[in-house]
Amino acid sequence: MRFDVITLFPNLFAPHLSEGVTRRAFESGQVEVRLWNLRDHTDDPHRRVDDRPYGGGPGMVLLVEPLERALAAVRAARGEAAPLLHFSPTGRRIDQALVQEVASGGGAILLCGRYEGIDQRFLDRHVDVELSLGDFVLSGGELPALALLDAVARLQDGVLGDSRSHAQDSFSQGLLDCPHYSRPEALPGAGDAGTVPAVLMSGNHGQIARWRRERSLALTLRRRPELIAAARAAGRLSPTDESYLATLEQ
Ligand code: 9D3
Repeated sequence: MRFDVITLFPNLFAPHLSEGVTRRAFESGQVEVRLWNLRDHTDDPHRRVDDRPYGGGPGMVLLVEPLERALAAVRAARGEAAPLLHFSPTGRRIDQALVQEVASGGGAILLCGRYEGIDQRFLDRHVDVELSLGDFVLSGGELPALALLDAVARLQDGVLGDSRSHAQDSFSQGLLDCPHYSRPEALPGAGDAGTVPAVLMSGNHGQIARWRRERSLALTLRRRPELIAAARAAGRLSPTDESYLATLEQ
């Protein structure tokens, strides 16, 4: 799978691609990432890639000419067709379904915006999908692009040690994750709040699974009730789940 990233700040990427569980996926080329500096693709003697917006106002706009040159260079190097994804605050919010869709394909071209935006004519002519990380303002699309690359890389074979980890991903299940505990069983002097729930020490795997499911359901209902509604609509809640939720909803 191959990703070509068009950015004004290619140096932001390397540190993130060489650390953590995803490192092997990137370093082996299982998820190949090629970085393209937009500033290398302008004819302008001053290497300008932006200019002031027609109509006035604050900020600068990325110019069509360098963007089209960079995109042509990427497409020529790739050979095969690939969707162009643009990271923008006005995009559709990235979720796990989008991540899985991207991870099941041959890769994409990622365009990271900066400044106030990109000339609309380039977007209209070339962009397939606009994606946002959420409703907060960043200084550019590089961190959202890295977020997508990270989410795609961790789905690759061999990245997560235990293949069950995927199936248990909270958003694959559509519910928030349950709490986790490890040693020690009790934090000295911290009373009940410092003690691991007894059911996890019981060795009763049926009870443990039920407790975890109930913690997920309760947390999701309290914090993200729309996810409970979606899980219900998708038929992902069992009669046992519904009985438990009914004890919470009064
Ligand atoms: C005054 C209007 N601004 C929109 C809120 C303009 C603007 C601000 C910041 C335009 C671009 C940016 C830079 N942000 C991104 O390129 C970006 C982004 C984000 O800011 N938040 C969440 N997801 C993304 S994806 C790309």
